[in-house]
Amino acid sequence: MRRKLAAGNWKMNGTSAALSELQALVDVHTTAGVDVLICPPVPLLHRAAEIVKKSAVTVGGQDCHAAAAGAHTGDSSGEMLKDAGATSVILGHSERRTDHNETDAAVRSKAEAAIAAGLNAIVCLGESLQQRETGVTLEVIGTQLAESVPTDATGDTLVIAYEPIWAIGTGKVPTLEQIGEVHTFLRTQLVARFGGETGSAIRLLYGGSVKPGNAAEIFAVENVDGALVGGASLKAADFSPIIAAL
Ligand code: G2H
Repeated sequence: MRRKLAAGNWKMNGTSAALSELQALVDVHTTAGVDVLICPPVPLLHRAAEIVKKSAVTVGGQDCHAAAAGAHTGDSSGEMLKDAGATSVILGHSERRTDHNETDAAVRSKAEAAIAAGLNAIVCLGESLQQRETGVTLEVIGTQLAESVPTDATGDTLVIAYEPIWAIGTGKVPTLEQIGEVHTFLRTQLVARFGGETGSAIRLLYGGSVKPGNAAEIFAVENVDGALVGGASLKAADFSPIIAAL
């Protein structure tokens, strides 16, 4: 039985004042029945970790470098995120793939480093609108999965987030059939690659314009084990009903 996960990606949003929203989330989310993760910007991570200490919420990073340390100005390693209190790190988000030219191979190296540092790697993949419209979605997803995901991943160290690029921050959401088709495909690919036990244990999140109003129907789709939520994770009042829908 896979534990449900609601992961919030604050992206490049939030200064110290935003931590009051994290405190509000900690105050309302007191059950440990599902996993709740907030990934704030790096400058807030240490303080965020202090806020969630001894609560049912955990915090994570939005990226890490593939190296453990060294001359990489502006970057943070998995070990540093872990030291700051992170349990997880989002990797290969389409905004990173676009803004920083991250390839599947780079994402895979980062995921290997994150897992080695003791973090749970949340590897993102998803097709563009053009790829969706030309009918190559599963081919694109299959390649990203094969090339972005480390070989030695397990259900305890890896989460996959399916985020169609055209649904991110746009308010557009795929149909439940489209989400189900991709998640079933991902499950089949994971079982083929990792075997039944591990392939069935790796959690699959949907991401892209998840809101309180559509979360429940998305979570009811087979092989959807939760969500990676951007805009609607910034306010506890929006994120709480999404968690409740898990
Ligand atoms: C997709 C998602 C969070 P949003 O990027 O990863 O963002 O929920 O704002 O579409």
